[in-house]
Amino acid sequence: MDIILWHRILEPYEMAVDELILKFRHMKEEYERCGRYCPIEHVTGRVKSISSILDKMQKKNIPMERMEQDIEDIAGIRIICQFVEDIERVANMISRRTDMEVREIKDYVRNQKESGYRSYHMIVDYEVNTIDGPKKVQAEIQIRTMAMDFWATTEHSLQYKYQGKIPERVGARLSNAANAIISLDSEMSAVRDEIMDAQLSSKMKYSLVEDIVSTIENMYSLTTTREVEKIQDEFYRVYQQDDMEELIRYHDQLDLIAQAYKAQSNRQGEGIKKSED
Ligand code: 0O2
Repeated sequence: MDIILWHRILEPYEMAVDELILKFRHMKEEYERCGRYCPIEHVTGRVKSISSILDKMQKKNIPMERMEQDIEDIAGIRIICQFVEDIERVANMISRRTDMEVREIKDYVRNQKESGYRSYHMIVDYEVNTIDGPKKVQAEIQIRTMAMDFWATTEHSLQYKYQGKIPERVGARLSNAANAIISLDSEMSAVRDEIMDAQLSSKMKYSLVEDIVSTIENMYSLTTTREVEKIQDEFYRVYQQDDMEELIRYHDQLDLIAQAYKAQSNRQGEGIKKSED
């Protein structure tokens, strides 16, 4: 048999995983910058270990020359969502992208596996540019809720511990846990709007405070320290009221004050320039 240069073969998959993680993380940041709810909670990824690839080839009787075609999850991305409804939104976001092509979908959310496993899998073709030119690789994107992920991770460890032969009593517990996950996800969905409102409002508060603090800091170069201190004291007073509407009102008012100081400072600058001329 020819020598297999494993690390050379796996290099494009490493690139694909790195690039895809970065792209999905950027998507999340873009949503957050626009103050919109993002269906992606967090993203991780990995390249399958050589031993895990060998195990799968052995289990499925895959010859070495078919490895890259037949093992779909050499590059694996996992997208975790808060709510079951978010899974479909993420899947639609992926389907609309032009930099990856969906070749297969395995919906284990609607069609739970016998083990109790639930997750939405998308197998995509993704092109990376290596030093030897472009190469299309497959990547498996697993989309699931935090609760589904908790179950899958635990079950995976048990599968490993018992080498695929989980004892009946443990299996029964896992099956109960899988049912509990379904009701947990559905309970969370029932209060989804409330949770989303709370999260958006805490993000909004965070960005208002960031904005206010930078505006106050910029004022140091526009007016006297005494004035800035007064403005800052007023900010702390408003903040302590813990009233979002008041904070928004203060933020908008501060913007107007900052603009006025800026205009005044520009006029003074022009005056100095004229007197120098
Ligand atoms: P690892 O260690 O996570 O990489 P198939 O013949 O289609 O049934 P295939 O090709 O493995 O089998 O595809 P499938 O079933 O979609 O599984 C792909 C991956 O999904 C698995 O990769 C697991 O990560 C996950 N998965 C599938 N079924 C289960 C399950 O019952 N429990 C858990 N915890 N995860 C599951 P690997 O290579 O099996 O494992």
